[in-house]
Amino acid sequence: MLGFVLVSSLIVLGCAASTVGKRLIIDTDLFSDVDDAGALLLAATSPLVELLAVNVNYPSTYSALAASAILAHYGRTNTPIGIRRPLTNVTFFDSWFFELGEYTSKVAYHWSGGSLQWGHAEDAWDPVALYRKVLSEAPDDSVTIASIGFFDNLSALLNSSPDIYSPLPGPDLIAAKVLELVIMGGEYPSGYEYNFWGGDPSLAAHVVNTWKGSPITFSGFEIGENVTSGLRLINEGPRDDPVKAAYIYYGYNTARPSFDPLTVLYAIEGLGDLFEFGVEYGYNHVEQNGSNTWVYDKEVTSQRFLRLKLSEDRTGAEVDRRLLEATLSSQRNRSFTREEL
Ligand SMILES: *[C@@H]1O[C@H](CO)[C@@H](O)[C@H](O)[C@H]1NC(C)=O
Ligand SMILES: *[C@@H]1O[C@H](CO)[C@@H](O)[C@H](O)[C@H]1NC(C)=O
Ligand SMILES: *[C@@H]1O[C@H](CO)[C@@H](O)[C@H](O)[C@H]1NC(C)=O
Ligand SMILES: *[C@@H]1O[C@H](CO)[C@@H](O)[C@H](O)[C@H]1NC(C)=O
Ligand SMILES: CC(=O)N[C@H]1CO[C@H](CO)[C@@H](O)[C@@H]1O
Repeated sequence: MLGFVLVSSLIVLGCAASTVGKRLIIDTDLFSDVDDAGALLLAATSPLVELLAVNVNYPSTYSALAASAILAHYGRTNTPIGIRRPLTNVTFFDSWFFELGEYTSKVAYHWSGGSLQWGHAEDAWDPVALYRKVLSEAPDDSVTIASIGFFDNLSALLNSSPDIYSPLPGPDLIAAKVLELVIMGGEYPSGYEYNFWGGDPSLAAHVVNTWKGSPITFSGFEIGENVTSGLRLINEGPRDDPVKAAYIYYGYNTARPSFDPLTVLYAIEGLGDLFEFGVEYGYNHVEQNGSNTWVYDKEVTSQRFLRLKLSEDRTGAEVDRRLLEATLSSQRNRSFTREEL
């Protein structure tokens, strides 16, 4: 009974948080790096965010189950989760450096819960159906999509046809509903970065080169590589926090680059104190092999890339502070809920 009451109170808190704020969808490759988990922690606990959906673009069952476990821990049990098919039971193994550990299956198992119960990744949404449902139900020009992994789901959304959710084909649905697409990927003004080449690079090219109807903001490799974070979460975070555990399993008590947390902070809060635009005209071009180049075309003003406003050290300290504050605020709410009873 206590359990039941607790759960209902959490749902009430979750709803209170979700009646205001930024409508956000996260498309994540929660699998081979832990910064996706840090990004989910920030989004799931932000009072500014209505987290409409999380789509996973890496097809491991454990990625979907870990996303569910993490969202549930922070009270976002109503956020639907999609994952790219066909599913596999593959787990991460660091065969490059033997330095990094696997976290998705462990987080999924130890924190099992939420909309996808342990062993039931097949219950996750088809990501394109989930995009189309959530976009069609949202007010016009209101949804921010943060892409912090590969491009399979977004490419398939672009290719999608009218269905039970919307009479609009993918590109028109995007133009009607999406406020901004924020992409962690590429290097600026040019380079060769993992999120563009590490999956199917032609899909990254498809999304970046053909996306229309909403601005795109790029968060490049260069802004996150030397902004390290995670140590305060590891050292000062609550014992029962799944994202703290993920950072420990993955990096063995070391700080990690902050690509995805930075991207999600921008997606939630805009430029704020941390970011400025490196350029406000031109567009990104992605080659079939995943390399990218900024084209400085003054006629195009719908794309830009980010630069840091502060030093890398100060930015890293801020990301660390935000990760810790995120988990502590969620912990405070849980114990507050318990005391209220
Ligand atoms: C904690 O509760 C406050 C007040 O209801 C709310 O604004 C905030 O979003 C909650 N934080 C989390 C992480 O649930
Ligand atoms: C993953 O493993 C579970 C448990 O052993 C099994 O039931 C399931 O069919 C497997 N899924 C896939 C996609 O291989
Ligand atoms: C990050 O720091 C390393 C070591 O100082 C340096 O070689 C590298 O160029 C830096 N990366 C970026 C993107 O500035
Ligand atoms: C990718 O393709 C472009 C255009 O063909 C070429 O200029 C570039 O060198 C290639 N990059 C890599 C890393 O292979
Ligand atoms: C459900 C699903 O996996 N949808 C698509 C995701 O992206 C890949 C690659 O474009 C498609 O093949 C899938 O159909």
